[in-house]
Amino acid sequence: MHIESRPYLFPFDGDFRADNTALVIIDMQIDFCGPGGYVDQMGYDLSLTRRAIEPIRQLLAEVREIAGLTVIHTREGHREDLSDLPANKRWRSKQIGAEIGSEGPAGRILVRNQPGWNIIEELAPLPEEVVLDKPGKGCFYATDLDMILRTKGIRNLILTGITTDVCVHTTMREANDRGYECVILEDCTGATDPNNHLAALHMVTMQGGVFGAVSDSKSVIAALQQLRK
Ligand code: C5J
Repeated sequence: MHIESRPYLFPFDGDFRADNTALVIIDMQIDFCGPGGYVDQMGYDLSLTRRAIEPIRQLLAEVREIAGLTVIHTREGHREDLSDLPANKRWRSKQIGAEIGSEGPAGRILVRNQPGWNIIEELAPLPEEVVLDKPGKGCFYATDLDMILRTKGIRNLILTGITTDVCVHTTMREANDRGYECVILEDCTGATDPNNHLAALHMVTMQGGVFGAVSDSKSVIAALQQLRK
């Protein structure tokens, strides 16, 4: 069974099942798409990251109907004492007027347990869904994601969230190198620059699908409906 995607039908070998697949929803936090959060404080247009909310909400509703399909939500954020914040990451955020750890309208920017760090209401995790905290851009670095996926026997990753060119792309590259089969959904992602969004998707399609495949929520929902039959 396959999902319509480019440059090849996902997954490469047709082994798409509920129990070997995870929907990964990356960093749908107030800090990245809500008023007063990190992206807002940097002065970027929030509609560019918020575009992913409604397509992810619809996809998540379908996925929750499929028994055995794993949902993983992630949050980027640092410890309250900033002991896991590299000096260069802090310095760069200060240059653009949104210093990580400083007070903003949504609490301390990109700090765990602050209002801005929360996942937005529309996509709030259910108690049985995995929530993964990470200090970096990639979801594998300094987390137990690989262990969780291998323990559950998951090989296929459906990647959604924000931002396309930063945390989603970094995660796709990390996952691909670890042998996971990845598809990124164009309507369920968004970047602070629309050209970066398009370029990030285009990069995936090079070399026969150098990091995996590109699809959209409609195609995944169609495949999920087949799974339910
Ligand atoms: C960024 C992310 N863009 N979640 N984080 O800094 O993509």
